[in-house]
Amino acid sequence: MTLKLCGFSASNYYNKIKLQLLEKEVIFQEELVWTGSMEDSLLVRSPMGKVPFLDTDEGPISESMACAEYVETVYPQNPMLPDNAFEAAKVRELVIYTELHIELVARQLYPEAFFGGKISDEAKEKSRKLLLKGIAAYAKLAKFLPFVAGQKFTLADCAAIVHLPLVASACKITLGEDLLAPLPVKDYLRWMGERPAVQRVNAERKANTELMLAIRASRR
Ligand SMILES: N[C@@H](CCC(=O)N[C@@H](CS)C(=O)NCC(=O)O)C(=O)O
Repeated sequence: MTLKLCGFSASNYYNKIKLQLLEKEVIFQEELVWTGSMEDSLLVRSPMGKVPFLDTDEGPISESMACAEYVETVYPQNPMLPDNAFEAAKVRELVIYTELHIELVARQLYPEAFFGGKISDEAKEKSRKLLLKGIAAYAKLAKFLPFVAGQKFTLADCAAIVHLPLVASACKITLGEDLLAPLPVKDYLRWMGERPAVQRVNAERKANTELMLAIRASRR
């Protein structure tokens, strides 16, 4: 069976794995799965009802980091984790900082930034403080030389390319400032945007985002 990536292309976590698969030149299929239903048919494949998840010969795998590790082990070509244990841990560390200390914090701002919701000033201030802390910590680890972890494209780039633009937009829209501005994120993303895999992910993200917003609007 061909490996199947399940979810939708507007999702940044889905796109982290899609980018990894494309950069590694792994042959895979995509299955469009929306979230929000909490139906048994989804929960049996992804118990939290989240995307992405993988459909493999042996069964489903949820949580993007578990998916990414599986892909690295089963498809060793064009590795996204260094052979050296310390260097590999530093890449994993960067992915965790990107997601746990930056993206998940910024996610609290998404309802107002992207979905027409409203967040209290207190909630915004709390997110802002946590983001400043997370971004300062990430700045100590990220190298941008020219890739996030150094001289090779790694999983840390897959995470940065999909998460940092969302974080920057959410900050600008809701807080009126781009908290990532002290980092060379803009130049980095412009340069990463020249990669064919990144171009495909971005084009399919835009198309799927339009579809997702149209479906939401039709339900109102
Ligand atoms: N920790 C998860 C996060 C995935 C995630 O939050 N996915 C979002 C889409 S970007 C989702 O499925 N949201 C639906 C929900 O939380 O019910 C992972 O790394 O896979």
